[in-house]
Amino acid sequence: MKKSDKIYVAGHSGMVGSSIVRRLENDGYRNIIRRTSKELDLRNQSEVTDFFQFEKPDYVFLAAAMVGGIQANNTYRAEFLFDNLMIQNNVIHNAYKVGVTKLLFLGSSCIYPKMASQPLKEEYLLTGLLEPTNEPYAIAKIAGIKLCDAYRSQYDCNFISAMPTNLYGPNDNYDLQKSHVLPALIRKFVEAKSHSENEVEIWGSGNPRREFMHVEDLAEACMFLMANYDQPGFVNVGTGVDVTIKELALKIKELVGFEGELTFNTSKPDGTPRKLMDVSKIEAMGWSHNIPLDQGLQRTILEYSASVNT
Ligand code: GFB
Repeated sequence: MKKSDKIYVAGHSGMVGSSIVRRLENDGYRNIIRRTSKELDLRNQSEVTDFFQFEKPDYVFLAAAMVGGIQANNTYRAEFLFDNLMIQNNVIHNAYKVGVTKLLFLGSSCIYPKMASQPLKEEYLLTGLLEPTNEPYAIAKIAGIKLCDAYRSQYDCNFISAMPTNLYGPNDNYDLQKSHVLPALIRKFVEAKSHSENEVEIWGSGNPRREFMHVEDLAEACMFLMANYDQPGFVNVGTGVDVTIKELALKIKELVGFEGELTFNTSKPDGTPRKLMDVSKIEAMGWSHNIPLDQGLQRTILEYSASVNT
């Protein structure tokens, strides 16, 4: 990518897209295209066609998606499937139509079978049944990977895919019904401390294991893959380290300085028992993450606390 190339970041206001934009700006890219969802509904085929014909971007980071935590995935099953399919179909197809030089599609570690061996290697895709709570989202993301590969094999498009692990960082969603576990727990512990409550509720058993990566690490991996990866198939992006939800809760409790108890609400789903990425493919190419979980958590708690105190 040259500094003057026209780069479209789809989903620039979300946690992932905004992190990619910050990274591009810091690296001196001068021609970044962005549209809010009000300006451009990526689910609308004719709007997306007109936009691509008008802008003709050189590069596309496809970070636009309907996303959420376990409860949002399980509740809005129709939108998680339909909206995500429409967004990625429109963007990928029109990138092909206008001859985009390279496109990076972003998915998620939930594409893997629920009971896949750990750590998750890229070749485990489509070797078993998916986790039911996020099957619609996972099906959409699998379709996106296959669409990129199909346009590559049939039309020679340089479309690649990256599958990040569970992410956190600036611009995350802190809505307790829709968010992922990490921002939800930060909010719950910060509020419990400030209201002098005695306990914080953790959904599920606390036993599932998850791998958490700071979104700045993902943005850096996206830049790395744009520069260095031109193959079919996708690349896992993660830290290679996981913790149980209980361990995560205890870390956040300590960093926040909450002194009460944890309770576990087992009427809420656990979801996949474990999702640990095998990151040997990207590491062999020369990239690995930088921000350890404890450091990322500390930063994120400070940022969240500052945002609610202003
Ligand atoms: O992060 P999370 O919502 O999604 O939940 P997934 C991870 C684990 O944390 C589950 C537990 O076992 C939850 O039950 N948990 C505990 C909580 N307390 C809370 C809480 O207050 N809020 C939330 N949200 N969870 C999502 C997928 O799966 O991960 C998506 O649904 C996507 O499709 C995303 O792949 C990365 O890690 O289970």
